[in-house]
Amino acid sequence: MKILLVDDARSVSILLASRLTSFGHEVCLAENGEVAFSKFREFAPDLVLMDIEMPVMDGFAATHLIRDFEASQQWAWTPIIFLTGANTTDNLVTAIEAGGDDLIAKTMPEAVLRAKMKAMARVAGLRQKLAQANLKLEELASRDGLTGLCNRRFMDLKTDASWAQACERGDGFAILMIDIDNFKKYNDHYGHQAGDDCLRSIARAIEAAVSASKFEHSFAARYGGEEFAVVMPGVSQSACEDMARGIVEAIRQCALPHEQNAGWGIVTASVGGCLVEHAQDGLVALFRAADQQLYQAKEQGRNCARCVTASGVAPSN
Ligand code: GH3
Ligand code: MG
Ligand code: MG
Ligand code: MG
Repeated sequence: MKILLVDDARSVSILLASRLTSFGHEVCLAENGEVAFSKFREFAPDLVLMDIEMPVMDGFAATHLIRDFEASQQWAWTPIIFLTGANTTDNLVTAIEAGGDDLIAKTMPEAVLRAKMKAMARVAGLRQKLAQANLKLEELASRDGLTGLCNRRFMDLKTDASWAQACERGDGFAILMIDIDNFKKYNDHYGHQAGDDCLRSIARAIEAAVSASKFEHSFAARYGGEEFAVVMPGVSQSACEDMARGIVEAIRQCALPHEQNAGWGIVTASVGGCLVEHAQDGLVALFRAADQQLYQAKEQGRNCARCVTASGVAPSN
């Protein structure tokens, strides 16, 4: 384990540290609560052994800081064991109330310390596995299984958050809706499996176009079926139009054969975009307007992009 050992008494630190090291643990020392908090963030320990009475900042105050810091992170809880001269019931209750997990006497026999550390190492190992599994689950829950893009659920969450921020700042905000042309015919002609492969390729092309843009907050998602969306916070009209055109072109460039896509012979897509120059309210209306533009692009003959802004419609082939 990585153990942060906090004690102002040098003799205690040296003795405990040498024992812990001899058990195979890595030890980082701090001489008061303030130093402990800064080292905690730097060292990211698996366990903290914390003296209670110390100058500058005592162990309880440092524990408060650590717990507040952990509250801002996901799945963060580092065991904190207080070190005491007097291992009384009252002290134990106070230590647990203060956010600690246990209280041990500084004078405990070496065998007891070794056994306690063994138990803590088990907990730390399990905690690490749990944290990794939770992060993995979260990642899986936010991705579309077929294409690997953000899924609809995650897109909605992320869009709401970005929209709220754009409204606060009065930033521009754009939505692009992308729909593959004559995709039902693709499935009918090439089969559903090939249709899935095609969706993967198109998703990669869209993702690459978004990643290549300089708009770091923009992201692509699978909206549903053969429809994708690109959410672009903080962009201008020209950025929205460039991205819409760029995506139509990127999909064309994939040059995936599609015999039934009359006039083109390859897989193409239509894109509808809408931009508001200053986000206020009406995210739903923004999606609806992008969808209307998509409909217009289909009407116009497909394989093209159409974008609209608050000031008017701009066809952009
Ligand atoms: P349009 O140009 O007007 O968009 O025509 P379209 O044929 O693409 O539109 P339509 O909405 O009629 O068909 C969409 C098709 O997308 C129908 C459905 O079978 C297919 N589709 C949706 N999701 C998937 C999927 O996950 N995998 C595959 N292979 N096909 C899908
Ligand atoms: Mg002390
Ligand atoms: Mg569709
Ligand atoms: Mg379609």
